[in-house]
Amino acid sequence: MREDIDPGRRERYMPSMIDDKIKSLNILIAPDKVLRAHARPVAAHDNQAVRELIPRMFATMYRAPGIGLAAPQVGLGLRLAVVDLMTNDKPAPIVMINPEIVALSKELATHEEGCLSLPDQYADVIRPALVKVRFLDQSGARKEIEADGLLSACLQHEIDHLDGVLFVDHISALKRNMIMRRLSKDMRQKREDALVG
Ligand code: GNR
Ligand code: NI
Repeated sequence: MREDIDPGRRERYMPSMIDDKIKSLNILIAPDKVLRAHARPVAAHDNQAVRELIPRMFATMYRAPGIGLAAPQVGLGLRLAVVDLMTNDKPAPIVMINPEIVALSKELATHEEGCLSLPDQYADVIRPALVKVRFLDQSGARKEIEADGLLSACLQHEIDHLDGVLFVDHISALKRNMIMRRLSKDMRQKREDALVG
């Protein structure tokens, strides 16, 4: 069961912290060069912009719905991402500013991944099973998370976005090309459908 993409989830789990007045941001779809760029660290002068951006990133992620969203996915080349796995329907929002991976396990794990920038495309991705990430939270406090399971995959997936890396870069070229072709075909079909109405 891919509960992260269950379309019914939006109504069932939408956290009350996301009110209807918050406007969603536009999610970039691959191929887009912003998704392939290296994002720059958030600096002190970004403070106000980032404060306004965070609720909009959460709203965009929860509505999509997704379990993570990195700033480059909404066209901003900043080292910032939001995550919420909402395990057992319980909101557990994480804001990561300037995240750094400080440790990865030798042990590997496979998870089926999807990406809001590659809608409806999924593949099994092998990554280190455990990760330790250091970052600043929304109030500028230093935080560290050690994760396993889906959270580990998600944190690594989000930090990849900050370096212009997509989950398809971790699979075979054959599968990657299949997904990229299918995505552009799906997107072309969507544009044609929209035109016809
Ligand atoms: O919604 C998402 N699901 C997901 C599933 C497995 C591993 C990573 C993810 S993140 C993804 C949302 C997204 O595109 N984040 O960048
Ligand atoms: Ni993604």
